[in-house]
Amino acid sequence: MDRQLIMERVRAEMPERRWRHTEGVIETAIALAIRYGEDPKRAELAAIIHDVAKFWSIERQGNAIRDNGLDQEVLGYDKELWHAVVGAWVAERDFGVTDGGVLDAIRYHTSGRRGMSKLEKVVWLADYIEPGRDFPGVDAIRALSEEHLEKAVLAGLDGTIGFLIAKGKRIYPLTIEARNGLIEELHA
Ligand code: DGI
Ligand code: FE
Ligand code: FE
Repeated sequence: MDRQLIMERVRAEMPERRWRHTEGVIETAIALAIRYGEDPKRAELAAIIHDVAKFWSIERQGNAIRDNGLDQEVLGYDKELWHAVVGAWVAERDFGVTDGGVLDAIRYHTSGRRGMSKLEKVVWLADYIEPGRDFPGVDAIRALSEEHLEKAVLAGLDGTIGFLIAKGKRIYPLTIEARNGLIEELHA
């Protein structure tokens, strides 16, 4: 499906505020892709679609995961994680995305995972630091994002994990794995 039509379809799935977040992620993902030598078109496509399922009801997200053989493990963790898995499935099934790397960047845009590709890192970080984000520490990570991709993603994961701990929530194992993997990468 053509990019413009995908954008219209995604936009129709969410309130205006969330679409503005998506526009911020698109812009940031393109800039990060150019800075770190990833294909900006692939980053843009993943960014456009990444939150497509965010405003589906939780029931609809859960059914999509159960009925289509998607990652069942995610069902045991925070519901905030589900829309990423569903988003990758929508991208392939409804939008005809065949680039497995783009699908993975959507699928892991919330959790992260060990051994993230450059595209996955770019999209993960763009989602975290897009201009509409406003939380303590985001400016420091924006600055870091101009210096070092892996260090910035690691700092973002530290922030997310700290936030989940402060809220008394469980942490999805892939998020812990993502952090461990980045630390290993940085010390390799
Ligand atoms: O969809 P967005 O709001 O743009 O951002 P996102 O897809 O990164 O979702 C972030 C939320 O997910 C954030 O509030 C933290 C929450 N979350 C819950 N459990 C986990 C988690 N995030 C990660 N990385 N790992 C978890 O286990
Ligand atoms: Fe998301
Ligand atoms: Fe997002």
